[in-house]
Amino acid sequence: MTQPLHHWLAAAVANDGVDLKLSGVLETIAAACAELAGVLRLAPIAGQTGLAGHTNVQGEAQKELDVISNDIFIKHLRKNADISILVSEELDEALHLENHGAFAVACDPLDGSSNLDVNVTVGSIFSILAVDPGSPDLLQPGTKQLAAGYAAYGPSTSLVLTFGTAVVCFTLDENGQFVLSQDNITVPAASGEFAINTARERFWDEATKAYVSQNVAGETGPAGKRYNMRWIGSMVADIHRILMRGGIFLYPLDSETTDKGGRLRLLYEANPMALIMEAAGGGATTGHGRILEVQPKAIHQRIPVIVGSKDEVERVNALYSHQG
Ligand code: P6P
Repeated sequence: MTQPLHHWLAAAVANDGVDLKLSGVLETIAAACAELAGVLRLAPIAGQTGLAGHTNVQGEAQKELDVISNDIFIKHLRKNADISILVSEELDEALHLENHGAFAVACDPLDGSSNLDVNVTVGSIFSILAVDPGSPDLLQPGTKQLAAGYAAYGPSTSLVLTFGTAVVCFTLDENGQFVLSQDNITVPAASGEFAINTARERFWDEATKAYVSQNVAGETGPAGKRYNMRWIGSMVADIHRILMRGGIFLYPLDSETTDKGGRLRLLYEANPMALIMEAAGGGATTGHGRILEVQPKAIHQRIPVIVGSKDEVERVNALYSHQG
């Protein structure tokens, strides 16, 4: 019998000093992800994979399921009195729930939703912060996260969690319960796979161009080995693959995204994935420093994201140092 999430969290509280209320916040998020998994599985039949007809604060056309996913998170989080604030990719402002709890959740309720109508893995990404409900500080660096994780809605539904040390994975079972499927996940230090949207090459900086061309040169160039490329267009799917078998995910600052500060969001995409990747022994850099040490300036701030196998991230950092 594989260990249910509830038992795993109870053991973490009893044996590892995890805060009981924090474990409750994770159970609340897991329940939202389990409900969302069921909705996504039937969405094409329910005709819900289309556009919602308006754009979000990011200027992106919202899918109907973006709105539904966000509503599912709000419904579940509102029921947990320990969660006082939700920062969501789908909400212009932070949502102050009718609670006065000591926790805030930052999330992308449905990441990669452009893949929904082609039935490719999408996900939910979340980050948990401690806040004073009276005067909440949401602009905390990633090192302050109490926990982070994501759900990957694929052939199976995975829930990956970390408190900043170990990384574990649960799988949704036939009863709609998450059960432990992988413990103490570590990302291989070396890899032969990289993930980047190569259609953006003309916008890249010199460090990114050098890194990718070295990989493409494979065994004939300075990398000295063959590389393969994967780009799913769903961060959760790419990150989960990298966590499982190694690799590197790059969405660097480029000439087209410089004005916005990058493509991906710091609070609810970069920071949670960086905490997971570093806890698994990997790296997470902007190209000019640790993602987790960036001081946020706004809740929807964007940031360059380069995360994955330690050796690969170190090679990219060396190229950025050389670039100056
Ligand atoms: P591009 C999805 O919209 C997302 O935020 C990430 O999940 C994904 O990795 C990235 O954008 C894809 O970006 O520019 O390749 O469409």
